[in-house]
Amino acid sequence: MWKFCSRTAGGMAKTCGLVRPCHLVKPVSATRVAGRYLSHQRGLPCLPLPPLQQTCERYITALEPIVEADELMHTKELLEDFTKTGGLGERLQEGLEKRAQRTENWLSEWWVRVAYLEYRMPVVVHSSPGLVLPRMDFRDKQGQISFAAKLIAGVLDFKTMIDNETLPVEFLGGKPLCMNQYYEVLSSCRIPGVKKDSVVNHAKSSSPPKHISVVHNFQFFQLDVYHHDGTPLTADQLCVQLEKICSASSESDAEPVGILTTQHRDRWGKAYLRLISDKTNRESVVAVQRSIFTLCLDGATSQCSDDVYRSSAAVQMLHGGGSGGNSGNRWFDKTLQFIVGEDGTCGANYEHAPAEGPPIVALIDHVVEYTRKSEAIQAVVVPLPEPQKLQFNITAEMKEDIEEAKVSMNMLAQDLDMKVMMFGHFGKNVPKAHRMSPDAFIQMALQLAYYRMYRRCCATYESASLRMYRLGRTDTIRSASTASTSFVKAFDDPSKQNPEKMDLLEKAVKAHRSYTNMAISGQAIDRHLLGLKMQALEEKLSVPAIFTDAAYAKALHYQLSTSQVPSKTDCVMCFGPVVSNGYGVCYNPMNDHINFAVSSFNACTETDAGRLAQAVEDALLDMRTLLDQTPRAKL
Ligand code: COA
Ligand code: HC5
Repeated sequence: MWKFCSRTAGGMAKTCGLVRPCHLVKPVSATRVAGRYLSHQRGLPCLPLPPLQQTCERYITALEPIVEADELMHTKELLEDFTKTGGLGERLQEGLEKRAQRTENWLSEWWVRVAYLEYRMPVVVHSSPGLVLPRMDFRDKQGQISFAAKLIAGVLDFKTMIDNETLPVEFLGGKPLCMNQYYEVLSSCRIPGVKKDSVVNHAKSSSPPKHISVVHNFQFFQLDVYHHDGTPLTADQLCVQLEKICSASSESDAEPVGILTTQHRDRWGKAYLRLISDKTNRESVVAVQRSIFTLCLDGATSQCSDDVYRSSAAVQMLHGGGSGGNSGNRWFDKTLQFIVGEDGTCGANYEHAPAEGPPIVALIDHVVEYTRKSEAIQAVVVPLPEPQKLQFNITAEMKEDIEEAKVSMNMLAQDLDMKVMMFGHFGKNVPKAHRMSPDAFIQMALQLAYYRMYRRCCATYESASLRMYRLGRTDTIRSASTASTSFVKAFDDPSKQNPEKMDLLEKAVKAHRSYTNMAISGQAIDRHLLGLKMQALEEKLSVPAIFTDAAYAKALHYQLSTSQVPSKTDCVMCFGPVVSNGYGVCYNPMNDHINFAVSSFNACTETDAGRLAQAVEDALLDMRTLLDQTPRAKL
């Protein structure tokens, strides 16, 4: 149930500096205006704006392990000029302060624009994460359909909590979190534009959608999932409906119109205008966009060993395996797509603009628990309306767009290297027993693994949640620090003894945990720097020199892009690298094991997902050996 935040509007005045009128909170249904959701949201503090000097000092510290001495000198000079009294920095900071006064969150709108809506690479691999559930025990079409039916029922069960505002408030470090993202993931969709995309959320419309979209053999259907009296269809009623969909789409020669959503965003933006210029197509597209979520019933994939299975399941969730596989059996703009294969493969792909991973994972954890406990309830036999097939008229030009999308999707699929590693030797238990933050311990293992492979440190990104603040999204934890560098350099140095290595590990872990605390309390540097840059653009000023500096480009070239996403269910979460010569590393630390998904691009000869995964395993094991062999320092 909702745990009310004790802060009142008066308390909020203290935390935000002003009392915000209700209309600044996103448009909501009548019930929600009066509801618990809003009172919870109103009690949350606003994202703070860090002091200018603090950010500049911390920026220099963060650059130390990743840039050359002369580059650092140069940046210091630029920063001195930027922060001088009456200088550009002060002016921009004042602009940001004003923005913070008049908005609910000075950052979030800019962040969504820059990180997602104006980011033009395909959402597939480059932006949308995948999520793999433990393999289910069905192996045929019937099993696939009846599991998918339970899954739909599970999502609708979760949706009831969203609609009734009975979702439990989440906490981080004892502080309540912003719950807004939960209201953004269902009934919403990204819409391509030629230069910039947008997101529509139909949950907030006066007549919210009552259907989901289902895609099977590249053919889309609208499936109503509520009866006229507002009660949801039961799992066995849904099963009957899914059977109808599968028999109505048993041929697999349909044009894979969904593959268009895998394209570069500008190209898709143009193709989209062509596609929806036809009324039938427009109606079909709108039906998918409005739907509560999309269910992808996938065709069979090739058999493989258990070890390879997890990596290929991750690929199915991330991009679908190319046009000859299931990439056309998707609508990648849809915020939430559940994917169910015939061989027990099950998971999801989500479009990142509206929400971070944790709310999606909470929804999925709920769905999995629901499918496990749900028993077949014999529903009253009632005639159900036929699911509606969504028609598309494909012109020669649109066919060309589809062919072009197939080619680029196949190149991307060929290029992505994905290695899922279930690290089974230990989990959070070991670092906890040594009084260390498990997340920091894992991050240090990543640093050590990378250093062992490349003999250098790289700019490293870890997601930190800003959801302690209203409408908060993320900031960056820069895991490569001076302390981490000293630790990784010493680790394999034969002249160093264990007590010294242990001391360096402890210091590195502490430094990481302290950066994490700084980031989740809105005092990290990256989003503030972005804000200063955006403010300059907003004021039509030229981009300050600190942002055209070589060190800034290096700082943003994240060869390790990482994220911890925990789940109750034993899931594997995955995403692609963010630079051509980098790695994407998503991990889910459980109590006694850790699931990793490591990605890289095959086109880059320097990177190898399998090798990094192996190096991470070795690093974790070697770090445990160090813990075991070194007597704990006296407290
Ligand atoms: N000794 C013993 N135990 C410790 C410890 C120590 N020194 N430090 C931490 N722990 C415990 C914690 O109490 C916690 O216990 P729990 O398992 O009972 O909850 C556990 O170890 C994990 O803590 P830690 O490993 O330090 O990490 P965290 O859970 O605080 O997570 C972040 C760190 C950065 C991942 C988190 O703050 C965050 O921001 N998460 C969101 C990331 C995100 O949004 N990712 C997706 C982006 S789309
Ligand atoms: C289902 C797991 C999703 C994890 C996605 C994630 O961590 O996205 C990051 C979002 C952010 O703002 O930090 C981005 N990243 C994938 C590039 C780390």
